[in-house]
Amino acid sequence: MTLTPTPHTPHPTPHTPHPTDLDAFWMPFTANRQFKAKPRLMASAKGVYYKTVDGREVLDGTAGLWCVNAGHGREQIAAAVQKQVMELDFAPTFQMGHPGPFALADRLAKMLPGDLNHIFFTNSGSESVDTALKIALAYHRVRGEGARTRLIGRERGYHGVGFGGISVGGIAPNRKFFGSLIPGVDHLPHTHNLEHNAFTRGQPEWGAHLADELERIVTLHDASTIAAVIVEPMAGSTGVLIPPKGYLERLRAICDKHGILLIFDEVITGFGRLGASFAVEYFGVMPDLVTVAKGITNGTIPMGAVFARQGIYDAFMQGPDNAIELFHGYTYSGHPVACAAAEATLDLYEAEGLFERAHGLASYWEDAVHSLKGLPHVIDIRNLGLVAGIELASSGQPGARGYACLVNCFEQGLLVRTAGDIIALSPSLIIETSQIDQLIEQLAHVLKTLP
Ligand code: PXG
Repeated sequence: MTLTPTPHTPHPTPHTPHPTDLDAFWMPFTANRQFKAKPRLMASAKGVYYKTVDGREVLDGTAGLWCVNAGHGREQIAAAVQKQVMELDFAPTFQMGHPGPFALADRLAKMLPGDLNHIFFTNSGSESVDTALKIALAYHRVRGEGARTRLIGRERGYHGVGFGGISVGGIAPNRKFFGSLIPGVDHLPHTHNLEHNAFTRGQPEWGAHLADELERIVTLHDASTIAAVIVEPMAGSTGVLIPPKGYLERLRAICDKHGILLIFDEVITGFGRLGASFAVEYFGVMPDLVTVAKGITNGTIPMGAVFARQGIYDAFMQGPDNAIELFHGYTYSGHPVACAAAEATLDLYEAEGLFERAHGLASYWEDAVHSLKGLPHVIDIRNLGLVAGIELASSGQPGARGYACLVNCFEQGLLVRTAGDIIALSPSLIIETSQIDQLIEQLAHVLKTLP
């Protein structure tokens, strides 16, 4: 395999002044007081490196938050955004339009296989998930099957933070503070099992039968009450859970048998992360709806989208022409600037062959991450595409060792994500093999010195 090296361009000079008071910003998913006592602030970013406000270089092992797939500071995206802001900063897409989202939807529709060819735009993964769940419910209703109201998610699933997303999601702290959530939701079991699958490279052999739990839920409630099943084809946020071989295929078959829609949440797996355009392509399993965000604009401008199959779109396009078919949308659905950022991002993915590049790097990556086996605390390593999960034994206080690892890595010049005691790695698809070596070396050093 030949990899095109990415030019090492210098970091821009930061303009943002160093804040003197960190109190007012209520940080998301963060221990605010702990962070503000000892902040970690980034000042600039280029390629696969951040620079901190005190001028230290930090290797980005997580593509920001699983989103900067083409690397940081891409001039083509910045230029497209700048141009668009001056040409058409905003125009509505309710009963009105502008060329951007039509052209982008047409282009995206050609990227996914089969007839996943109608695209509803949102501004984030959370909005994409709530949109997909609403489309699923409304789809059954417009077809005269309005009793199909139940939604099925999976334990340990992460589908953003909207009420729909946390209801089908399966991460307890994201749910327990927020009341009764939406009613009529069940959860499949998660697929994590160290006894059977520890240190598997790629998809585990064991676990396809866990999809059969869907049959039990169908038997309990009757298929006529179930609207949709939503899963991450590869669970990311919970700490990288790779689907067992045959698992997604079985979910698809059971959904087909019972007329249940299957939704793939590809907010992380979309746009090359697995070394294929989407997980749909990677696994060869065809869902009815697909949610995306993050990599659609390389993280530059917020944007999300839902892909729907032809039959779903068609079910809504009935009745009189002057009737609104779906009472749903956001002020910024198909925002001109986000569309421009997405077009420039897709241009880069194509011009640099980044999905193929990720595919080509996957086996080097696999060997690199599995070389950490045997280091202190490491009880599992799992990988797929340019993703890895490294699970550490708990110190007795869940998450403490993972957090210590994150902090120590940052001090060593490496950015990682942690989910409890699991380290999640997902570098930009432009990463060089030498930079993978650097990442593994830094992480190995931290693991060896971690209490
Ligand atoms: N679905 C999936 C599968 C996601 O991973 C969302 C929906 C929500 O997207 P927004 O854009 O609303 O945040 C996500 C987001 C982490 C981490 O640490 C993961 C996400 C976000 C923040 C942190 O793994 N994923």
